[in-house]
Amino acid sequence: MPSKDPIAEPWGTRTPYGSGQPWPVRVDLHLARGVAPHEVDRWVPSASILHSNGDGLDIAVKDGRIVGVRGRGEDRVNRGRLDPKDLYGWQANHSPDRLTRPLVRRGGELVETDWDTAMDLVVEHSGRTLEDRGASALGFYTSGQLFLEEYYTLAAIAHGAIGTNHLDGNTRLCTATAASALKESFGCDGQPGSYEDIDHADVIALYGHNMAETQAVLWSRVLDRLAGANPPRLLCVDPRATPVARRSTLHLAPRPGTNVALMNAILRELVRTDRVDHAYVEAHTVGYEELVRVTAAYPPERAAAICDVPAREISAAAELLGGAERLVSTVLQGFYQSNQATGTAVQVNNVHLLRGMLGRPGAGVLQMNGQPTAENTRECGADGDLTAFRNWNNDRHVRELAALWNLDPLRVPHYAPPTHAMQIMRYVEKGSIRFLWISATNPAASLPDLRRVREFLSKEGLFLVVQDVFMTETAELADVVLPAATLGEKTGTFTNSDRTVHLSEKAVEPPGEARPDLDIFLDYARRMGFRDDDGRPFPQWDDAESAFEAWKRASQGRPCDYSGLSYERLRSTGGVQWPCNEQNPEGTPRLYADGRFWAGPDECESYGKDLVTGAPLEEEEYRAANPRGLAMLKAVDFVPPHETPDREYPYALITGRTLYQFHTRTKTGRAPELRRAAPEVWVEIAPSDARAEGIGEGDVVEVRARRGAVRARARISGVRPGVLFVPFHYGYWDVDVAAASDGERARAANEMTADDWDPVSKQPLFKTAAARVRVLSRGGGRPSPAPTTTASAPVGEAAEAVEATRGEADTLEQCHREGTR
Ligand SMILES: Nc1nc2c(c(=O)[nH]1)N[C@H]1C(S)=C(S)[C@@H](COP(=O)(O)OP(=O)(O)OC[C@H]3O[C@@H](n4cnc5c(=O)[nH]c(N)nc54)[C@H](O)[C@@H]3O)O[C@H]1N2
Ligand SMILES: Nc1nc2c(c(=O)[nH]1)N[C@H]1C(S)=C(S)[C@@H](COP(=O)(O)OP(=O)(O)OC[C@H]3O[C@@H](n4cnc5c(=O)[nH]c(N)nc54)[C@H](O)[C@@H]3O)O[C@H]1N2
Ligand SMILES: [Mo]
Repeated sequence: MPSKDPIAEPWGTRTPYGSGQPWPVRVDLHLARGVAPHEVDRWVPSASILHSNGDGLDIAVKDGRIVGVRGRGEDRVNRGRLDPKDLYGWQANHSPDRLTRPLVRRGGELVETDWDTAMDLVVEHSGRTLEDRGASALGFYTSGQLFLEEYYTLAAIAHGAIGTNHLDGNTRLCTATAASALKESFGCDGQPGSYEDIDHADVIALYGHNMAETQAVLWSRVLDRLAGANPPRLLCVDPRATPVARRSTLHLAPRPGTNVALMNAILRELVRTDRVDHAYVEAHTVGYEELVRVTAAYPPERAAAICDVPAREISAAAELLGGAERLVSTVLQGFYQSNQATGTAVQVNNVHLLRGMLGRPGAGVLQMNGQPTAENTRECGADGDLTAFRNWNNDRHVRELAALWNLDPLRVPHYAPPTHAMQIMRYVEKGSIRFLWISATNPAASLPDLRRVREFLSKEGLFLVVQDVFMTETAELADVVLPAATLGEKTGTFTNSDRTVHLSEKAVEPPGEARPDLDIFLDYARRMGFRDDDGRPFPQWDDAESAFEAWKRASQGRPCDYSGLSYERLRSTGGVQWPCNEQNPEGTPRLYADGRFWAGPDECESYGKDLVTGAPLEEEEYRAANPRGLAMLKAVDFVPPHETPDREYPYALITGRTLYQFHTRTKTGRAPELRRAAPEVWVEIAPSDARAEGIGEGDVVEVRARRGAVRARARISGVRPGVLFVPFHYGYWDVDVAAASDGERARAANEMTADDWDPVSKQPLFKTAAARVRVLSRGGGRPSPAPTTTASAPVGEAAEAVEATRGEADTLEQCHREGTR
């Protein structure tokens, strides 16, 4: 049974199942008011786009409009379930404030124009910049929310036709660490595990991953296992009492930024108690002695002092992991966006390698993705890597790519690793990048240190193109705004966290003159007159399906091999896991089942990096250390975060998500049910800290870090003492900035975060800052607008206060919005 109120019961009703059994089907559906299922004209296959889970769904179409969605019962990923964001988020497609015509800046104002005028301007500026200053003056910053075909086309244009090294995705903020941890351990990107491992596991460990809120359907799978026979035991590592923590056998709440010390102690205990699969380690890995040597210095008591977690809990965690017969681990932003991101994520891989827990049912590591199509950004090489996990530092890989594109290898930049997003932004700031094209991402809300971001994106001398569905904080700063079509309005493929490829078909026409991103990129290429070495128009494809066919050739023989797939095949079978090729015609549930890795010096995606400094290793060093291409056990010592709490800023500040909103809310903020469920920014504080600061539930407080501040109502929650949590969803597109802020922008969490990143993956540290907090005004009995079903649930007296005001929900949203102004 689907749940009656997906906002109140986001995980729906339970369909319990036992270990090794298939996950039962439960089909969730939401249709616009007044539309009955039999009145739907067509159901068009697609998948969810407001997270990386890849839940299969059908879009309901009536009279040429989207009127709802239904989970696909036969889909391997979700077996029919959908989360609240997917059930309601599609309404944003119909929002009256969609961008429907191109805009250009005239006399300081953005004014509507036609496509020819807008594209001519883009072509003129990029063409002139290319001629006058060379390819390195052009940069492209894209997304984890477009389709595979769109990324592959953009990669071909940037790396091939233009020859700039400056192409990256917002995946840099998201899953760059997943990619780099996989490269460091296995030589190549690519998710080893499968969601089906959840069905078999006896222990599931979630590291910095609030799965209940960020992959709600996968969490339903876990809840159903917990409700069935032989339930798994859960380990949660998170400084907040998330819904995951509440259901865990063991919850460790470390000081933010201390993950490496914790993981090293766990590894040390595994070695000390000989929970090591020596045969596996011997046959399939290098680096064991070094790992033992480094982790030996982290007895639980030492880690306990660093992490402020009781030593016996650390030992208990090692015992839980060490006793597992089928271990699944998932890792996300609590590791990826925290201090020593790659170093920590690699230690989770190490647990699996030590214990031989890879490549069989129930034994899998999931270095999770976040965005729906982040996997494709990485595969296609639109993420600061080369297409199909090729190694920029391997001349043969570069020659292969150039041959695919029929371009001279010298045109494909490979003098240095492709530029990462944070460096692209520095070049913009310094003025060496003069033309920047941003697609499907909103950096003026999502990058750290926003005051600075706003400054350099509005800089004199920068020509800024923004391609979006809505007028965002970023689009406001553009010279040209290109209106894009989005899910349901265009066709393409995308791949989720466990390598499942879905085809998403066009269901309805985009509004006004909005166009699919693929059409925009190809139109640009044609107008620029890009040619391959035989004088044919480049890229050599001209629609989604021909782009997919070209991609199949690019991926053939690489780990992410799509050569056995086609649109036809995806239409008839639904989701398939890559690699899908001649050898694996049905797709591949798990990588490395045969204990072979893509780590040979000639095939690996990267020669690896030093885990402390991030310094890239040379081919010779890699060959010497790993001549046979085995998995690598890489060790790292704990190094404290750059910014830690002190007298002036006594709290550790972390930022993240809530179940009901997606990122900068351009879609979820336009769906009434979701908007109501989490209408306004809040800050979470522990009861003991609230008492010490004299803060009551609902009080309006100012959280201030070195770079900026946020004003929000306090929620007294189960966050670790000494830590403040602020959701990063709330920017400025739906508030009157001048009225809201007395001159200071103080709503977006990223006013406070630092322009600092992991040295290995270059992922920004959204979860490591220091802040202070003070009361601005009393809440007057009104609680904070934070959801009560999630990690932000009130505790103690706050819970009673919130309970007492229930039923006033409709008026609350407004009060809160006014309250924080
Ligand atoms: N509802 C919803 N779902 C989403 C998204 C969304 O915006 N909304 N976005 C999608 C995307 S793109 C992503 S990347 C994923 C992100 O999914 P998650 O990573 O699950 O989400 P976050 O809230 O960013 O962070 C997870 C947890 O990290 C914890 N944490 C913070 N600092 C530390 C630390 O130092 N150590 C440890 N161990 N934990 C720490 C936080 O308390 C938080 O609960 O979600 C995806 N799904
Ligand atoms: N403080 C803090 N900051 C964070 C994080 C955090 O945890 N804390 N998390 C980081 C992470 S993991 C992520 S993924 C980023 C997300 O950061 P962003 O990518 O900036 O966030 P979104 O709101 O998803 O922006 C996507 C944009 O693409 C548009 N869009 C949607 N679909 C389409 C389409 O089909 N075509 C086009 N052209 N446009 C489209 C949307 O309207 C929206 O403006 O934020 C990062 N920033
Ligand atoms: Mo993300």
